[in-house]
Amino acid sequence: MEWTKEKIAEIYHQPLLELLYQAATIHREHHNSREVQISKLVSIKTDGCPEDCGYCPQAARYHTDINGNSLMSVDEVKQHAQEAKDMGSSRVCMGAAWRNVKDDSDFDQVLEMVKSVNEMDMEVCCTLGMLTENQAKRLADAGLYAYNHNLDTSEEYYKEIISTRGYQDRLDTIDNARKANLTVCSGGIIGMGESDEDRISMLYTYALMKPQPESVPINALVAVEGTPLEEQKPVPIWDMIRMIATTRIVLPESAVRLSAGRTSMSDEGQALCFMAGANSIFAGDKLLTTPNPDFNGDLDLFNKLGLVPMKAYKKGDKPEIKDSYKERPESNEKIKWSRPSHKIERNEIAKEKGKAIKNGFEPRKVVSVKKL
Ligand code: SAM
Ligand code: DTB
Ligand code: SF4
Repeated sequence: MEWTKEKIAEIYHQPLLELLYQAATIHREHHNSREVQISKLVSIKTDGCPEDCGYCPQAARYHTDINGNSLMSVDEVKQHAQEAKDMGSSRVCMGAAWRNVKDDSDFDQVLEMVKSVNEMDMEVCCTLGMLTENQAKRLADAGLYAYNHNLDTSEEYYKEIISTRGYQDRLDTIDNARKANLTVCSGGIIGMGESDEDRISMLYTYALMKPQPESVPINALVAVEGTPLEEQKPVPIWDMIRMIATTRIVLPESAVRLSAGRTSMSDEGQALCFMAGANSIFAGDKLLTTPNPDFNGDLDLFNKLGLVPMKAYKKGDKPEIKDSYKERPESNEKIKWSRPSHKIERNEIAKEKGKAIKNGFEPRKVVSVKKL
């Protein structure tokens, strides 16, 4: 299929039940519709990130009620992974509030975490920010299965959300993960004030990727107090169903993950998301820093709907651990990234408010923020 934005728009704008039916049919042609992959998020390094992503409670510049920590120990990660495995998770996704990976002792520790979780026969995913091809290869050699790096929204809307890096930086990291033969997990967030065209445009970018990402998380914005997007209204469940169904049709082979935002969705709403082709969730009562439905509640819903947890490495593709993950020669390759020359007014306001709160003053009003 030669995708165009017009074709995707036609799918997206169909009457909802027609769209749902089409997505459910395509889902059944490509997947076992009873299986849902259960993934567990572990925040291995929380808060203090230098980036300005407008949705993110872990950006240091905004004032949110999150307690940061230093890098988690390998043992603690193993404990989280074991608990998740016992509950039926087949994948662990380790997230760090980093702008990018650095070739330092923290990265060595992450490589050890990857190796340990791989040895537990769980699919290992990391989301650590930007990374070079050499770093991606070291992760692959340690047994990493997937790298998560989201485009989050359309190229056009991206500059309304993040000013500290550009869209191309995200695409480059995804490319580096691909060059290391990692599977790619990449998706987006809806409910950030983007238009239908932005959602369609993001899906178009994914549709053109060769290969398309193996997994695609669709997050509903969790509007966290203190972030620039704190006042966004919750995204209607109908938008989530429409977005998931369109993703399923445009990316038929991918695992589509019903990701953040499930605590504000009803069981019935989530059931329609599964019907629309979602076949993966994050389970456990915490995402990275925000709440997620309780695991037993999810199992209960699975039982009601006749869904079963998917096994790890369904395609028989467990990555081998290679000794070279420790010794691979360091490369001189530096992350190439852009510093876009614009500012986002609501991000600046949230930053100023954050500073004022930290200093014990009333928030200052930012009168105007001019484009540079
Ligand atoms: N620092 C790394 C990065 O940005 O790639 C990895 C961690 S970051 C928290 C991973 C993803 O979480 C983001 O790309 C975004 O899609 C999602 N995310 C963060 N905050 C969110 C929120 N409040 N609501 C929904 N999704 C969110
Ligand atoms: C993704 O797309 N969603 C997950 C995972 N990839 C890393 C993260 C959701 C984070 C929600 C906000 C939080 O808990 O901090
Ligand atoms: Fe949050 Fe990741 Fe953006 Fe940092 S780079 S602010 S952790 S989303």
